[in-house]
Amino acid sequence: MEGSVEYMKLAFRAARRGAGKTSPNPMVGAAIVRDGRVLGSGWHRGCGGLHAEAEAVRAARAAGEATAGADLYCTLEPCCWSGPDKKQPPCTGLIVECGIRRVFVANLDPHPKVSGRGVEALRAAGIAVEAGLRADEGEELNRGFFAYQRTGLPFVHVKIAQTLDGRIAAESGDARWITDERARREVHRLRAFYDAVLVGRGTILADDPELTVRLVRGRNPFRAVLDSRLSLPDSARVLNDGGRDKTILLCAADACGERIQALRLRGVRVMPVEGGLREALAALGGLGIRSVLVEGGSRVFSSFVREGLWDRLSVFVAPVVLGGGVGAVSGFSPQRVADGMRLKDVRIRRLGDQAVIEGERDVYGHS
Ligand code: AOF
Ligand code: ZN
Repeated sequence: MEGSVEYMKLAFRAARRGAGKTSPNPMVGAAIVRDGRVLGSGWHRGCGGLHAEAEAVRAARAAGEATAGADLYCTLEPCCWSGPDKKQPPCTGLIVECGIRRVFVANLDPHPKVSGRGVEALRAAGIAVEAGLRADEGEELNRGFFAYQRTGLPFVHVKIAQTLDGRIAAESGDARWITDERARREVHRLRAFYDAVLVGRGTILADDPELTVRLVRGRNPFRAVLDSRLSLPDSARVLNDGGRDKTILLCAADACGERIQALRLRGVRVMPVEGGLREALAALGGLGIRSVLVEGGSRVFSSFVREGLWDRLSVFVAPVVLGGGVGAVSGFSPQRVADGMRLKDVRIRRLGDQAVIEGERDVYGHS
C-alpha cells in the first residue's frame, strides 16, 4: 500500500495551524482524499476542541462530499479510547462509521491508552493502515508532546545570543543588542511556537525584558522566571504588563507566604517548588506546558547544562568581539575537553552576518 507524501504534507500544513494553541494536546492535522481529490481537511484547534479527524470529516460533509471508500491521512495515530478525562469521543469509531478504506498515519500516539491500539482497532474493522509516513516531520512538530509522554518533562530548547568570543553581555551587563533584528525575529518565531519561555531572575534585573512575541505574528507564551526568594522588584515588566497572568514565578517551597499572596493578588502565578530544576520543569508540565525556550542568563544556562536538562541548543553568534564581559555559560568548567558538552545532529545556518549553530543533546555522550 502506497501513501502519498503530498497528502501527508498537506495534513502537516493543517496541523501547524494549531501551533502554540493545542498543549497539553499535540498538533494534529488530517485530510480525506479520494481519486486524487481532497474531500476535506482539518486540524486540532485547541485542547478540548474537536480532533483533527473529526474536523476533516466535518469539512468534507459541509462540502457535500461522501467519505465512503476514501483514504484518510492523519499526522497522528487516531485515538481509540474514552474516559472521564477524555474530552472527545474516539476517532477510530468515527473513521469506521465514515466508511474510510485506508488510513495513513505519520506517528503512533505514545499516550499509554493508544500507542498502537488505534491502528489495531482500525485494522480489526477491516481498514488498511500504514504508519510511519513522514514520521520525522511529526517527531519535530510535536517534540514537546512526545518528550513529555516519554520523560514526564517538557522539551527544553536553550537559546543563546552571543558574541564571537562567547559573551552574552558586556562587563556592565549591557546586552542590547548583540544580535540584529533578523536574529531577534527568529527568536520571536520560536517564542510563538514554544509553550513557555524561561529566564532567571538575573535576566529580569539586567534587561527587564517583556518576553513576548512582537516581531512576528503569533501568540505570547507563558513567561517562567526562576526567582527562588521572590525578590524581583515590583517594577519588573513581567509583573506589570497586560500579560502578567501568563507570568509564572518559580520559587523555593519555603518562599515568603505573604509575598506569594501579594504577587498572586496582582494576577501573577506563583509556584513554590520542592526540589530543583527538574521539579520546576515538572511543575510547568503540570500547567500543561510541553515545551520551554530557555533564554538566559549564564547561570540558568549552566544549571540546565550541568544537570543535562535540555534537549536542543541554539547559539546565535554575532560578529562582535567584547574581550571581557559575561560568559554565555558559567559554573560549568570541566578539566578535560573530552568532558565538555558536545552537540549531535548539528545544523549551521546563516542569518545575514550571523551564524546559528544548533544541535541536540547527546544522551549517550558526556552531556
Ligand atoms: C487524535 N486526534 O486531533 C488529537 C489527538 O481529551 P481529548 O479527547 O481531546 O484527547 C486528548 C488526547 O488525544 C491527547 O492526549 C492525545 O493522546 C490525543 N490527541 N488524537 O486522534 C487529534 N489531538
Ligand atoms: Zn481522536
